Amino acid sequence: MPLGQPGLARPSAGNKLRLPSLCLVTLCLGCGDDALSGRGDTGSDVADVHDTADSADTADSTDTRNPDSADTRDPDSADTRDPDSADTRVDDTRDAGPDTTVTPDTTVTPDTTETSDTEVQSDPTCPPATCAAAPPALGAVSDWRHPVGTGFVTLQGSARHRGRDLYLREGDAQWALAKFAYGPFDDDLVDEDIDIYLLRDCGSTSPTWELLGTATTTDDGDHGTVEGIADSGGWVYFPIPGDKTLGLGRHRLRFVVRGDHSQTDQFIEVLPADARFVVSDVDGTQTETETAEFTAVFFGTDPAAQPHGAEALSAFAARGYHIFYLTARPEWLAARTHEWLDAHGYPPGLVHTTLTFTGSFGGSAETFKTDEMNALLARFPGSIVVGIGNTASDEAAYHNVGLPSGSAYLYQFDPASAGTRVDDYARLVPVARALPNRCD
Ligand SMILES: [Ca+2]
Repeated sequence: MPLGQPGLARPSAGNKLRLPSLCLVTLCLGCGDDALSGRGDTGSDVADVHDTADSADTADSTDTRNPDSADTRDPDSADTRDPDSADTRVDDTRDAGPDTTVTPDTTVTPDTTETSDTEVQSDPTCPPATCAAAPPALGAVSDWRHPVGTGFVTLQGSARHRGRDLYLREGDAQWALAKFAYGPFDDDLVDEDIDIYLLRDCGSTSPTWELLGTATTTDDGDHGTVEGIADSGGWVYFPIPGDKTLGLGRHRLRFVVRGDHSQTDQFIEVLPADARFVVSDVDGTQTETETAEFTAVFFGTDPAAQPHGAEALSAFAARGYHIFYLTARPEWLAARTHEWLDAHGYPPGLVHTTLTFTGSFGGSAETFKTDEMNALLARFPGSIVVGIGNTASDEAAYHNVGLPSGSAYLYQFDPASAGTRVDDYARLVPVARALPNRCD
């Protein structure tokens, strides 16, 4: 019987076969934003979070955000923002090729308080660690708890597990979070054991993995929502024990499925309250085209990176700005996104995809990114210094969270009113170097 045929699925809520969804993902993969839908709602009514985020930190471990909620706004509605606001387009007149000695272009100086803040504190977590390490030593695989039912799941295809990265402040609840699934239909691994290892401080204090504990994967709805993650089944929700609390810095967790030793990682960065971030979209913004990942997944190719993209983000990271890769890709591309960034020389950072099987585009991508950045700003008020994207939904999302026009860079894209066009990422290197050095 062909894999994925309904007769193979055991009667578990975690064994949903999602043929209609596969059709959808075929349509939307790599179209993380506006490729299919056109311009999204501009969100001009959204309050400036930079002005309001100084109120109490509202992020907690029971975040009830619903990333699946439908975007009910009209994507075709007219742009009501001020059409006369400055479009500070930066034309690229230089030859291609790395050039970090370019004269700073004053038209792309970030319009943020960072440049005038002489009281900026150094960030003890700077520079970010790469976390490169050999995997933990493992013994023999264990028997599955459910040999027959789990066998049907693993037969459906290769593992596509993924951890959920977290930026945390000291004192926040700390959770090991990852989802386990197999095959093209993303079939959940339910009620099986996962060993969780920790490379504390990315190995800078000790190069050995420590065993944090063992957890069992959920079925749909078993667990309450944590960090905005509703339980869609196959999840591990593991509170990090108090005697193993993570300190300031970057940490890597490795989840190992006992039954077959398939693995995935989660990165957690515990940061000071005044940490600062650069947010970047991935598809088309860092990959060669908006749809390159679509081609790569189905034809086994590797998307090229945009010229100087890694160089520009590395310049920000080197000065202590944490890189948040925010993409509306499907959830099951999270691990692959990390791998692509590493392979193409991007600085260490955290990756957030959507929490859905299909990903988001157009107006729903704008909503997803706006919600994600608002959650970050609730935990770290006023912390987003620069945003980088390549579509109207990116422009709108950065506008929605109050990022000044001069700090929202749109790659080879003319913003309607609330961003700055940049045609060569080498132009952003001197922008990064003009920011206060938080690594001092
Ligand atoms: Ca994009």
